[in-house]
Amino acid sequence: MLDGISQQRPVPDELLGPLAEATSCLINPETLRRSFAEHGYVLLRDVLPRDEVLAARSEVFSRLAEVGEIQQPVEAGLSTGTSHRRELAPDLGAFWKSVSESPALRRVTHGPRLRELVGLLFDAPARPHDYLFLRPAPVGNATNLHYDYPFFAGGASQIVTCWLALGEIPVCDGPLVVVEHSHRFEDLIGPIRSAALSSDPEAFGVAQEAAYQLSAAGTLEFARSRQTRLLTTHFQLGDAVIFSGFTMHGSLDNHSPLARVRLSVDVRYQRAVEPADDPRFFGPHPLGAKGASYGEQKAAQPLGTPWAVRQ
Ligand SMILES: O=C(O)CCC(=O)C(=O)O
Repeated sequence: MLDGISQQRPVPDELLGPLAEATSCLINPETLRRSFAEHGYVLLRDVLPRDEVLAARSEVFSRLAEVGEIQQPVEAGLSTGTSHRRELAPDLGAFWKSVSESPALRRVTHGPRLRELVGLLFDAPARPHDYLFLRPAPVGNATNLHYDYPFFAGGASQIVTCWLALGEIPVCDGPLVVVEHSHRFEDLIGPIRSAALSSDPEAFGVAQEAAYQLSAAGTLEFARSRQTRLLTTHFQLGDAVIFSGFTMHGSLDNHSPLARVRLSVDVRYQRAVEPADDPRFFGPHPLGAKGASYGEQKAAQPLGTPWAVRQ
């Protein structure tokens, strides 16, 4: 697998590997659940209705074209390298909320197909958080490695993250990476689990910080020190990865030679019978993990804002 860049450095072959495909397990959900338990994730190819995913892509990129960030035709997802978002939509949080709640996008993230897939994984009816992360990632963008659990552990006993490719995402466009075997790094997971479960909000904040600091010395150094690999793939429209809150993940750097903006969305699901009243994730105005709602997301900043500011 070629062309992976992480933190501006080429990822050596021995540190990069392919995500294991589990699409064929869909005919026997028990094997799907076994694959999830074994790997900490499942990669499902071509499982979401392509016309719906394409409609979501067009809808989101049209909104970004309106503020001067994406070229026509919008489906290509090519950056203009500039932005008028601050002038045209000065309330950046409100703008990002409205894009994140676009109806075609929500048909994909909250529609029957994804609900069905997660239901197979839980072996029980599933329901999504209302709050989600839409990620148009321009060249230079990357997400540092982290575990999701401290950010999304609410009243539910288990959450999973559904990461959906809203278009083709080759490795050079900086797709999702999963750290192989990271759902078994008990020395890292144990402290996060106990801090996040504590009723002390300060401990919860510390757990969130800690979840992002685990690879502070550098992604490649981290992978090497753990004798593990970063797993990814060339994603296509309609592909989904569903992973556990205790599976470490992040992304490669987008270094698209076309200046293509990588578009994905991630949304958390839980069992439908469990409480869905955490104001951070549910309701018409979810607060988000840090309390600033959609305004706290990196994507609420105009595309092209320097990387250090978007962190
Ligand atoms: O898409 C990315 O860059 C990171 C995704 C992520 O952190 C997540 O799905 O929780």
